[in-house]
Amino acid sequence: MKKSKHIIILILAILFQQGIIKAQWTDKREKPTIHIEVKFGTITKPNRNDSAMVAFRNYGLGQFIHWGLYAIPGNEWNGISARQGAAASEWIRSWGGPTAPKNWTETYDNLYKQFNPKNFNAKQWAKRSKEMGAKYVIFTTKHHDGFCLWPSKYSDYTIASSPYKKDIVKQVVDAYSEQGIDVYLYFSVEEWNNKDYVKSIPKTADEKARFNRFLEYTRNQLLELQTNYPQIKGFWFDGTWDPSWINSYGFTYNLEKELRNNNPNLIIGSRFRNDEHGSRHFDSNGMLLGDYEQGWERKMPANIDIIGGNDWDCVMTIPPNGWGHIKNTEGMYLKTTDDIIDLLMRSRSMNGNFVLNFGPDENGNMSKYENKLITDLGKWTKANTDAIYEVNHFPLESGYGYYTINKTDSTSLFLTVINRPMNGILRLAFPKSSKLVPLSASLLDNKHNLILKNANIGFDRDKNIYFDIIIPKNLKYKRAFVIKIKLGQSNILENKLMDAKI
Ligand code: FHN
Repeated sequence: MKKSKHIIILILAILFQQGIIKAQWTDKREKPTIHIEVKFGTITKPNRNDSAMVAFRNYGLGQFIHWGLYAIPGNEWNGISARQGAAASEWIRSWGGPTAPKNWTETYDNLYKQFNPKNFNAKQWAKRSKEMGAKYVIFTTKHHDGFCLWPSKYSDYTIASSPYKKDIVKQVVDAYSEQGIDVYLYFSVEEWNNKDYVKSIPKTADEKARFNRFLEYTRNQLLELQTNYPQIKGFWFDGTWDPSWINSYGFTYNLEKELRNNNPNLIIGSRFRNDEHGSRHFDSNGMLLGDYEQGWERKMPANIDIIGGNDWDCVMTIPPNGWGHIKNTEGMYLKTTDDIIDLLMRSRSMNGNFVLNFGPDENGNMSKYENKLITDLGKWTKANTDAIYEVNHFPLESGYGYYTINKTDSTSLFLTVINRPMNGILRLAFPKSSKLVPLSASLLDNKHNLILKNANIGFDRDKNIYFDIIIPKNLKYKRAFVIKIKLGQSNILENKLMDAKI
């Protein structure tokens, strides 16, 4: 490579690392072409294959729960929804602006004196989560406001100081584990009201002392969570974007090692830390930092190539934005069960897990809307289990919906039909070179056989062969439905058509 080109690439790499040029998360990631020395890079092997990671890949659907003091205001101050609901409800403490009451942050920080969720029933949440089809839950132990839902001995700002007193994290961990749902603990590093927290790189002696105390406090809390709740499968980290944390790469590297030593099967996503060059999620050589890519928040990869073979999850809100409880959702678009099915199967078709968020109210109730969604989604996941769990990406696309294929049986293909064709014919295109082609088709939920026939449509010099699945006119489905397609060796005798003279 020419020297000048080399220098330009190096400058671009530095500008990216410094965050001066920003790639869109959804852009295709090009692996850096020059190798950079990285000492604090990835700790685990890429694509771990231990039982914990295998389980992670099979989860399919997860439940996220954002619960904390922000459930009390529920996205509004005295009935006024600041920023018309565009800001996330759990960020209400930081909203400010002309509608914020005086002494708002102080008022917010005292909300713990009111936190007494009289209807909280972790067993009920877990039961409903199972009904929905979730195989793992991510639960907020502590959000950016710093309030701990477990009685941490390293903080006074915890559930133990609230009128409720009891350990909420324990109840959630126990109840979900009992239902066979794996538990991951959400943990925000950033803390808005912690006097030791420093956002920028500590400079003065006082800032350095404070931030060192904060790092030690973070370490203590994480070890405490591991000790208190040994059943947990992993941590879901957040609030790790400030320069102070980014600059602590040596500390975070050792901490990750320590957490993994305590539990070699622990699963941590790519948000926890960065390398010594400030590269987050991926190190400066494009290696994933952690066990799965954790950047798909309220967004979805356009195609599987963008993912580059990494594990990933997509976390999604029901309202456009807002993870904590929202008292009044009037005028907001709430994702429907159909939206969720679409997003779930889109994730699954690209080997990702889909995690749907819920924001219980101050008493521990899910909203009516959330409850209905749980019931409806649960009916769908129950009827279509085989297409959702223990499946892989199938390397063909369909305009009708999403393909998934059974992990262990490469002849069991599923097509989730989102777009039902007007003419009642699903025409599947398979490359002529395919070793396995569709031989039969049936509806997954009731095993009803469907007519499948080879359609030799005679496109000149076509590389595909076509299979038509006939959808009976009287087939009534209110939602997406799944067709199970049995694949096998092709027995089609093809007459070579004359090429068109042009
Ligand atoms: O700031 C948070 C936000 O409140 C919420 O917790 C989401 C969940 O993925 N994460 C952060 C933003 O990335």
